[in-house]
Amino acid sequence: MRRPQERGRFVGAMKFLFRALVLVLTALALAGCGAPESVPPQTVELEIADPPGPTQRIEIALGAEVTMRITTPTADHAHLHGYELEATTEAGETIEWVFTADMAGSYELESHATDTIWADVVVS
Ligand SMILES: [Cu+2]
Repeated sequence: MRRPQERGRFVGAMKFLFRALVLVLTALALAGCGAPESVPPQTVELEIADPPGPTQRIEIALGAEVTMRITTPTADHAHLHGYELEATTEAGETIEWVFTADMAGSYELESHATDTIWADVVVS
């Protein structure tokens, strides 16, 4: 038979172990349910020609952290449909968007100055 003092220590130790287990399980659940960390980040560099060439196809992995840089030969207004990213550009200037590709689909990257579709951005 354990003495009351020992039993108190035993119960205290079990409470500590239980709390530690809860912490570990919570950490595992958070790690498992977070953003898919296996998707590597992607950088896209687009240098628009004057006049612009044919529509490009840009493939992006779903879940990737994307850095998209666009350089336009003339002042323009770039718009990535769906993700609703817009920016005004100056001639020869590079704009940069950083976003998470969290919506699958095909999205037009468009010039609002010339209505040219520079690229179809395909997220899958
Ligand atoms: Cu547009």
